[in-house]
Amino acid sequence: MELLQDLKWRGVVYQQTDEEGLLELLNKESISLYCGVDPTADSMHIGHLLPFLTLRRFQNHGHRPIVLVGGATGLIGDPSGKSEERKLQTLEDVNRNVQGIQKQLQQIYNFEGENGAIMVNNYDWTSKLDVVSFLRDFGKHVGVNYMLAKDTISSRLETGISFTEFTYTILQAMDFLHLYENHQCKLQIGGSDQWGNITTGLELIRKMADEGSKAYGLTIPLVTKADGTKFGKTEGGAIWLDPEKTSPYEFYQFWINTADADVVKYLKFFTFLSKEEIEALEISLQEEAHLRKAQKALAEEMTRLIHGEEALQQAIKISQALFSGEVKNLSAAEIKEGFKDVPSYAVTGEEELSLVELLVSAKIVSSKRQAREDVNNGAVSINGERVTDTSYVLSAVDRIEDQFTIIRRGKKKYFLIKY
Ligand code: 383
Repeated sequence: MELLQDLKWRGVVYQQTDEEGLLELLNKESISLYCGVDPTADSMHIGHLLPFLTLRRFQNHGHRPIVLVGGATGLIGDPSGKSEERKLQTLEDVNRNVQGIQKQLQQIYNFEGENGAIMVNNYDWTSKLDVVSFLRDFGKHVGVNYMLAKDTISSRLETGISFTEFTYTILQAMDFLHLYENHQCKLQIGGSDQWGNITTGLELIRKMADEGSKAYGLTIPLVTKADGTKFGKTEGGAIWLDPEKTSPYEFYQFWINTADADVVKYLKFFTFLSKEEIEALEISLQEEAHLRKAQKALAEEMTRLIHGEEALQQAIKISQALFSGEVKNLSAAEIKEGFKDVPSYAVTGEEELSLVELLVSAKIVSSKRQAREDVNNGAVSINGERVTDTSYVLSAVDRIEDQFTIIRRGKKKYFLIKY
């Protein structure tokens, strides 16, 4: 499918500055385009994914992606979509964050070949500019009344906005101009919150670049959920791309738990599956929803894309073990990942432990009587094997890699004993 048509079918086009012009340009030639991110943390989270995956779609269609990490803008703070002034980050923090984010972005694009991606940091050109040149060469071309009319700024006039954040949009506009002049970058894409910044850039290019210059902007919708809650947030906070912050198992679980009402939309947004493949999954969702094929495909595609095949297979293995109760073949590392949110009880020194006593002291049951009853009824299992002997004593054979014993009570209630 032709690129813009595919993007529209996927629902990833929100606003365009010149739809016809861009269509004509893309039909005529391969272009360079960019998307930026500010280093506000040392990792991106899934709220960043949609624009950066859309950028990758452009690369798949022969265009050159320019990935910008805002080493300079990260020191200022984008007021877009923020109701309050941001706290300034230190140069040290920003530098560390730039490194983390660049590493993640390197995984998403192909940096080789004719349309190989380019990675840039706006600190490289912004930090060289002196204040007199900034005001004379750039500030002079951006009207304050024009800036005040932008949503992101007008919405802050009541609550207040510093001159620093007010100026942010000019810095991003300078980036677009810089990339336009140095890399023939003709298009900037970003989330819908970036519309104001993108159009300020176009204004600067119109006024400052050579006559006849033309550039474009395209924004991508905010990802929403059918139930109205915020996308990408769980009880544990954001879903990060960094496996140290969100393990591949948790990442996989996030996607597999997508509601039926959202899953087709997310397959279109986030995966590189074809229209035919997604339509087949949609039919499966309508006819055999209980199989959760669409959710499985989404979770597999996303985990493979961000964490690789091996981590995906491990996430699947942990998920299946937890689901079926057959946990004895999990390694200690897999248990650590899969049982992060499970109540745990630390035991030290004991060589042998009575099961009934352990159930009570680990607060798995409230009394010895209850413990005996549960064991008798076959409601208790150790490392996936049911134990019905009330005099059972745990020993070294019950410790997985000498570190863990997994106790389950009832169908789904897991507890972890740590040694
Ligand atoms: C900085 C300099 C540029 C171009 C862009 C930037 C960053 C931009 C920004 N983006 C957000 C961020 O960094 O603040 N001013 O967290 C988010 N983006 C993308 C997308 C999104 C936006 O990184 O909507 C979500 O992920 O545009 O909020 O020259």
